[in-house]
Parts: sequence; structure tokens; C-alpha cells
Amino acid sequence: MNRRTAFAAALAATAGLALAGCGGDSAPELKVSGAYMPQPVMKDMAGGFLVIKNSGDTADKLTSVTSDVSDDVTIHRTVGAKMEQVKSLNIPAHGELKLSRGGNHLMFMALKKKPENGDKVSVELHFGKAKPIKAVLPVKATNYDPQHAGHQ
Ligand SMILES: [Cu+2]
Repeated sequence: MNRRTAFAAALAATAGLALAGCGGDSAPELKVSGAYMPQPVMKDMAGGFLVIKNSGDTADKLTSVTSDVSDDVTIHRTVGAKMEQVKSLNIPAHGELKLSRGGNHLMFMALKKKPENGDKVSVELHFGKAKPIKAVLPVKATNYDPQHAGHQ
């Protein structure tokens, strides 16, 4: 390898690094944890909870959810004692979106089969920027609450 070729190779390597660094900074980095579905009382309606952590520098939002147990999954937030459907929920950069009892949640309507404690419900989460993420919601007891799980 002569000097000129070596220089060109070094330049290419540097450019590649710079590009990779840039791509990493501009994308949300999402991770799902703590997902569950409390066993619903009837199969016409069930809630789903999870946490989406964003370790990237860019904010994103949860825009829709699909599932094999229901063709009608929506995103809800709770305002006071009332819940309402929203088009999306924000996932701040270096932050998290928390879906939990009494707050934001996923709403499954007209379930094809009533999920029982121990079942697993698969969902695909869709975002404004990041690629879709598949998650599994283990079905827990109707009154399950992870914040008090240690006391049960
Ligand atoms: Cu709801």
C-alpha cells in the first residue's frame, strides 16, 4: 500500500465513524420493560401496561398498537377519573413513557378470546420515528400491581 492509498483508507475510515456517530445521535433508542395485562373480567375490554425507555437524544412517540388478540387497540390517557383516547403519547429523549394503572394505558376492545392469568398477549408497538417493537404482555391476576408485587 503506498502513502496515497493509506491516506485515502484512513480518510474513509474516519468518515465512516463520523457517519455512525451521527446516526446514533439522531435516532430514538427505545426499550420496552415491565409489560403486563391484568386478567380482564370480560373479554370485551382489557387494559395493558408497560414502560418505554428512550436512551437516545431524540424524542419519539407511541402512535399505534396492533395485537393478535384484538383488532381494536387504542392508546388512552387518564384525566382525573376519566379516560380518553389519544392519537399518540410522547416518549421524551433520555426519558420514558410509563403506562400504568390510573394513568396512560393501552385499551384492547372486543378481544377474540378472554386472556387468562398465565397467558401471553403479543403486541407490536408503532412509533413516530423508531422501527416497530414487538412486546409480550404476560397476563396477571386482575388486581396485580407491580408496585405492590413484593407484598403479594
Ligand atoms: Cu382506556
